[in-house]
Amino acid sequence: MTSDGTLELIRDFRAGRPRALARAITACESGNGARVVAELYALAGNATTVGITGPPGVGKSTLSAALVRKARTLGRRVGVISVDPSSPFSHGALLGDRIRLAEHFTDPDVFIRSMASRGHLGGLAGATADATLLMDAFGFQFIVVETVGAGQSEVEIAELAQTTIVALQPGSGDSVQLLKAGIVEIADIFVVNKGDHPMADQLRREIRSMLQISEHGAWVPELVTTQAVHGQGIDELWDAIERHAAYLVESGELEQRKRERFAYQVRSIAAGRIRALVDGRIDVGSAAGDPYDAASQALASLGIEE
Ligand SMILES: Nc1nc2c(ncn2[C@@H]2O[C@H](COP(=O)(O)OP(=O)(O)OP(=O)(O)O)[C@@H](O)[C@H]2O)c(=O)[nH]1
Ligand SMILES: [Mg+2]
Repeated sequence: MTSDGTLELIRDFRAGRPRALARAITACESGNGARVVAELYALAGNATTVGITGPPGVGKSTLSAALVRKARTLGRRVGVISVDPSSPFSHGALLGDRIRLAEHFTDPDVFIRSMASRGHLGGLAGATADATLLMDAFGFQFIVVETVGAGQSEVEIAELAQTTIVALQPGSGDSVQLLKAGIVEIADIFVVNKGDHPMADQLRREIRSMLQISEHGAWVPELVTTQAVHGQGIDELWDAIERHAAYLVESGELEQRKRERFAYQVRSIAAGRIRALVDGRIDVGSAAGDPYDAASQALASLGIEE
């Protein structure tokens, strides 16, 4: 982006033009967001951010849509980031999400953004963190980030939020898988969605017994049952989110999480830059040497002494 283009973008962003927000996020995704973020960073820091993760099909998008509706009835301006786990070329899940969020499309106080999981210069977590920051700076007060709890990076993304919701559905055997994958440990709130299912009680029992044996800090993860598709349990979920938000402030954990998130972002930005620099210095022609030696040479040529 030209310097003039950036200035205009920042001006439009400050004037509250949604297109400028969309363009700012795109700039970050393609690795050109440094100046935009530098200019707008100070405006952020007021939003409540909630991550929703869980296995495919448990109802994360339906829960997000229900939370958006709830937030709107309270007059909050809402941002939604949905991380599409599929390739950029398959938009099946996105189409479903579009239908679910359709009622909010004409609402200027709801901003919806989907992100493909590939193709971000600074990594998916970096792009999601930037998008959250920009929505926050733009004045959105409640931001939901939906990711499929499948890989490590998705777990990291959920953790970038202040409050992490892990959604599960009865009768799927998912809880055991999630326990293995370490996803359960990141939950501030568990949601048992599709709560009218005959095995909902069993899942609740499993979660409670997992909680008894798992380690957690002063905050004991809450358990909420919902039927997102019918809007049931959403008020209870909202209350749990508010209780967790209050806990974060009172315990001082909010400040700690902010610092950790900042360190995380610095690390991923710096690592991304070093990777790009190193990529330009790899000498495949000298493949005779061992890879450690070649790595040291690449770093040395950048002036980095180990
Ligand atoms: N019976 C029932 N179905 C539900 C409920 N909540 C969501 N569903 C349905 O479950 C299906 C999946 O819902 P989504 O919200 O797309 O689930 P998701 O977790 O976002 O799915 P992915 O993003 O593809 O991983 C849809 O057909 C929903 O209508 C519920 O409370 N009860
Ligand atoms: Mg979804």
